[in-house]
Amino acid sequence: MRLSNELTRILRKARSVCVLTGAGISAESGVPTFRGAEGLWNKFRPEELANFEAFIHNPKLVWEWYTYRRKLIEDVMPNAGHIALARMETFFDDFTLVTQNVDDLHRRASSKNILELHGNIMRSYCIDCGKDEDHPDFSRQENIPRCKACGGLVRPGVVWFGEMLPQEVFQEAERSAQRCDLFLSIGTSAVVYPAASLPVTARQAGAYTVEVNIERTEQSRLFDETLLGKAGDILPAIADSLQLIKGVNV
Ligand code: BV8
Ligand code: ZN
Repeated sequence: MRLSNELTRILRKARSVCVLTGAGISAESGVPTFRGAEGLWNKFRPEELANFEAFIHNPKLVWEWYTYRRKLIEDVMPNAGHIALARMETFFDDFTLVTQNVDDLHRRASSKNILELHGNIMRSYCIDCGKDEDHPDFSRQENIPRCKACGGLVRPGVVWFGEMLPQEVFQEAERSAQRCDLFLSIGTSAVVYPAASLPVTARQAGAYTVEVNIERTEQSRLFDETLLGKAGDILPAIADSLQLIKGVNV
């Protein structure tokens, strides 16, 4: 795949890069996306499962869903897209990977500077005392995890709809979008806020903005370039070009 002259020029001179990823980058690992044909939202209703009221109303159902997703994620591996981003990070002093994914696959692909906007499915904490309970044991009778310290309900360590994002994490993501020379948006339908505001922030700050997706999205008109194709094909090609441009062997 040949990159445009403009993107090649930007890759050569860029000092600061900000990348936003969504479920699409994990699709090739076998993690279902949310809105795709096999998407989670076709089988499950977000308002029934991914919000606090639903959890309080039926914690057992919500935990069954997160346990099903945890198991699925434990059995998959990062793909060529995740790995290419970890390679690209080594070419820049200032490289920030902002993800909406809770699947921990960027860390497993050895990316370093990761901002998890929506939390991490492998974490859990007590809703009363806030104590982390990453390996909650599900008591036989209730089949929902209780806090070992105070007996409170333990919930998955993700951000649900209607809940604020971790402020420090989102502000760091905004700062990165404001200062970057190049902004990449990968495998996201860009409909969930405030994550979907980051490409707008980057564009308004003068960054060169590139979208990678198998199809055009609601935000495509916002980007300088939309590279249509699988992240697992396009990102390794960008990493290879970077290697040539920067002329270093990694
Ligand atoms: C909040 C964790 C403050 C849980 C998630 C402004 C306007 C409108 C609505 C709002 C607004 N501000 C706030 C809202 C409400 C809401 C929102 O945005 N609703 C949407 C639906 C309209 N936002 C919130 O509630 C946020 N909190 O705003 O708090 C507040 C508080 C009180 C009251 C008001 C405000 C919290 C949002 C976080 C929710 N948690 N996840 C869990 O995972 O269980 S969101 C979850 O869904 C993901 O994290 C992700 O963000 C989103 C899914 O989007 P994508 O990742 O993009 O996935 P999708 O399937 O949609 O798309 C995949 C794409 O990949 C597709 O384009 C496809 O073509 C492409 N693709 C597929 N395969 C490939 C590929 N691309 C490349 N290669 C491939 N191989
Ligand atoms: Zn507790």
